[in-house]
Formats: sequence, structure tokens, C-alpha cells
Amino acid sequence: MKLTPIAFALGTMFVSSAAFAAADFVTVDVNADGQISMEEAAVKVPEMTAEQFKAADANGDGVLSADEYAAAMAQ
Ligand SMILES: [Ca+2]
Ligand SMILES: [Ca+2]
Repeated sequence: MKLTPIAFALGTMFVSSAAFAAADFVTVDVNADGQISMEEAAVKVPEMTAEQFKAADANGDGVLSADEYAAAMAQ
């Protein structure tokens, strides 16, 4: 039964990674400036259309902040 805790830990890891099926912010923010440009979204989140990007850009500054991206991914 010594393997049981390890199996449980592995199972927990898989569950955790499944919760991040969508690319997470730091992955999409290729140049690490803390914002996601439309170009970065197009490369890392190709299923996001320009219309969806603009809808996610709540303050209309042309880039997505971490909060804006998280809100868009939560929909
Ligand atoms: Ca960026
Ligand atoms: Ca914005």
C-alpha cells in the first residue's frame, strides 16, 4: 500500500492540469509584458476570434490584462 499516496498525488496533478485546458496567461503572454496582444492571442489561442478578443478587452486599450483574459476564459 506504499504506492497509494503516490498514485493519489499523480491523480491530483492530472485533475489540476485538466482545470487549465485553456492556455494560461503566462503561456499566452509570449513577450512577458503582462498583457496579451491580439498577435499573441492569435498564435496561442487560435480559436479566439478578433471579435472575441475585442469583447474580452473590457477597457478597450487593445490588449488583454490578466483579469480581462481570465474573465474571457471563464465564459
Ligand atoms: Ca504580451
Ligand atoms: Ca484591455
